[in-house]
Amino acid sequence: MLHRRLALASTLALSLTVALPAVAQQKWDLPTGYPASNFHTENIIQFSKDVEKATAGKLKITVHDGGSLFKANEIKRAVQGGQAQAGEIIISGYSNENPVFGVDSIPFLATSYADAQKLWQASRPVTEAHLAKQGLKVLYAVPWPAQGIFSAKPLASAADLKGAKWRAYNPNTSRLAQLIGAQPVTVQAAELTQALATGAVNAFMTSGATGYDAKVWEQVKYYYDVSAWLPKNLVIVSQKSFDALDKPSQDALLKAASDAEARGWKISQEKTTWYLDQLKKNGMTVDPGSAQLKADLRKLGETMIAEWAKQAGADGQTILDAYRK
Ligand code: PCA
Repeated sequence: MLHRRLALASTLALSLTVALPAVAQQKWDLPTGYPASNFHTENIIQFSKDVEKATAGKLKITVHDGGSLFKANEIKRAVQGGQAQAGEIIISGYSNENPVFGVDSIPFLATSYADAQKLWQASRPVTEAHLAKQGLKVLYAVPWPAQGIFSAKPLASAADLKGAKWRAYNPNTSRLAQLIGAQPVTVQAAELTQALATGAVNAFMTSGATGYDAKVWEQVKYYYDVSAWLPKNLVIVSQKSFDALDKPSQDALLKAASDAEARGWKISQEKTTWYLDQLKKNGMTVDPGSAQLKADLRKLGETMIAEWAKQAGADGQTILDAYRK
């Protein structure tokens, strides 16, 4: 009996030692919808290098840029479904699932980096709780530069956008199009250049970063730097994949994520002017926007904040109270 137990114990010990190297290295895929040259993508690459180094190669994250593995709008579902362990998403793209996810894309609620940071701190717990219910864990968040209006023709007021073919990238930008009297067409950033070339769209709001990535100056000559909101990308991981890591790897991952968050906010802010300079260099008119245009947008922003507060209910109130404190 004792002999058999010993034999069993040694078989177990043997299978454990044999099994260990197999679980010791984890390989993850991290799809993103944005191009290699984009500052978010560069930051993710740095993050993946930091993780590999800090875990001595035990966790290797392969970054797939430009929607090459999954299109931008498919990434969240892929991570939820386990087809990818991690991924980058624009959280406001999912405000139809939960209005809380759209709080960073309401015109003129938070328009500076300081306010965007405050809004993130106010909305982070609720955002994380809702994502956790979907089996997702937030690694870090980084904002895009402030959103302005790109237009093929000059704009004196919001009325000049009536009937425009308006490119949207989330439900809030679609709603804004409706309020403006434009026709919303959802187009992911990776398809923006083509949508412009074919004339599918002729006006939209985004950052100088995406204007630069998509080389929009071929078709679009005007940029109105109204700084309406700073939407955020989140790098997420499935809780299941996270739990499969050993404790030192989890700690290394979270440390690299918190570094990436700090670095990303800094680079986003630092590159804002550089992006606008590139638009100018390529022949675009970069203008702060007329008082009328800004007043019109502010009014639409007020409508959208009221609509959002109603939809987001108690969660929304919690966020707004924490933000305005
Ligand atoms: N670029 C992304 C989202 C916001 C931004 O600045 C895009 O246009 O799709």
